[in-house]
Amino acid sequence: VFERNPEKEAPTLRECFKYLDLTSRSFSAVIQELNPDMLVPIALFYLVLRGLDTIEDDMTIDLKTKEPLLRHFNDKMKIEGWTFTENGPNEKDRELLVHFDVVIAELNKVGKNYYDIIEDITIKMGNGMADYALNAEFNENGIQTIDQYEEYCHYVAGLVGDGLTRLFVEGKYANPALLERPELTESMGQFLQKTNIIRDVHEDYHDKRRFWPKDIWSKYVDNWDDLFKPENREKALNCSSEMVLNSLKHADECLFYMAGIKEQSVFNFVAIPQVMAIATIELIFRNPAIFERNVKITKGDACALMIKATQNLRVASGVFKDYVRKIAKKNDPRDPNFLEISAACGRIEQFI
Ligand code: PS7
Ligand code: MN
Ligand code: MN
Ligand code: MN
Ligand code: MN
Ligand code: MN
Repeated sequence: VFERNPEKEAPTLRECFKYLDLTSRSFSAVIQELNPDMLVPIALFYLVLRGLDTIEDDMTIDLKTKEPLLRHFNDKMKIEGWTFTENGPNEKDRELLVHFDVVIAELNKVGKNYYDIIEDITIKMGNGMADYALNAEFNENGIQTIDQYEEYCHYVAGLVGDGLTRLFVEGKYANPALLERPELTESMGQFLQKTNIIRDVHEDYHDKRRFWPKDIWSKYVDNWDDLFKPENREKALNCSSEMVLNSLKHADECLFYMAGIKEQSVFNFVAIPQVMAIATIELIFRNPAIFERNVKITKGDACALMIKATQNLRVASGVFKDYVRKIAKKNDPRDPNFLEISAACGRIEQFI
C-alpha cells in the first residue's frame, strides 16, 4: 500500500491535493493511493480536466469568453501564475480555478513524457467541449442521436481513458497491447459517463441540461418535460431501461480492459469506479426515484464495494456478476426492452 508523504511535498503540491479533495467525491482517495510514480501526474491530470469541466459547466460565462478558454486551455496551463476568477459565484469548483496557479506550478515539474499526454488530451477535450457549447441545436434541444450521445461521452470520458491508458503504459503499469485495443479503453470511459448521465437526469433537468438522446426518449414521450410528470412514470421507467441497456453493452469490455493492468494500485484506481458504476446502474434500474431526486449508493455499500474491487480481477468480476443478476431479476416482462436486457445480462454473465 502506498501513502502520500505530505511533509516531503512542496507547498504548491500540498495545495493541489487540497483542491483534489475539494473537487472530487470519488476520485481523491483512489488517486492518493496510487504508486509514487503515477500519483502526481494523475492528480494533476484530474485537476486540469476538472478545471476544464468547471468552465464547460458554468452557464454564467458568455460563449465569447468560454470558447477560447476551452480551446486554448493548454496554453493557459503553461502561463506561470495564471488563474481564472470570472466563474459564477455558485460554481461549485470555482476555488480550483481561482487558485489554478498552484496546479500550473506543479505541472511545470512533470516529466515531458507524461506532460505531453496530459496536454494532448486537454487540447482534444477542450475542443470537443467547445464544439458542443457552440452547437445551438444542442443548447436548445439537447443531444439528438445516439451517435451524438456517444461522441459527447467520448470527449468528456473516452478521452480521459485514452490519456490514462497512455500514462499507465508509459510507466509500464499496463500491458502495451491495450493501446492496440482502443475500444476497450473507450468502453471504460463510456460506462462511467453514461452511468453518471442516467443517474443525474433529475439534477441535469433542473439545470436545463439534457444528455439523454432524443432518439431514445422520443420513443416514450413527446416532450422532454413529460418524462418528469408523475402520470408518465411507467413510460419514463421504460425509457430509463433503454438507457441502461445502452450502457450495459460496455460492461464486458470494461472487465477485459482491467485484465491488462499489471500493478495493484493502478488496478484499484481503475476498478473502484467501475464497480461503483455497475452498482449504481443496478440501483437506478427501474427506480422511479431518479425522476424526482438525486439517487446515490449508500456509504456502507460504497465501502463494501471498495474492499471487493481492490482484491483482484476475479473478485471485481464477481461483483459485476452479482449486480448483473440483480438487474436480470428486476427486469420486467412488460418493459419493451425486456428481451434485450435479458440477453445483455446473459452475455455479461457468460463472459464472467
Ligand atoms: C484524470 C482520473 C481508467 C481507462 C474531471 C476516469 C466531468 C465520469 O460532471 O465529477 O460532476 O456530473 O462525477 C479523471 C477510463 C473529467 C472517466 C467526466 C478526470 C476511465 C472531466 C471519468 C475526470 C476514464 C469531464 C467524473 C469521466 O464525473 O461528474 C481523471 C480508464 C474529469 C474516467 C467529466 C466525468 C468524470 C467522468 P459531473 P463527476
Ligand atoms: Mn461538464
Ligand atoms: Mn461536470
Ligand atoms: Mn462544476
Ligand atoms: Mn453528472
Ligand atoms: Mn423535480
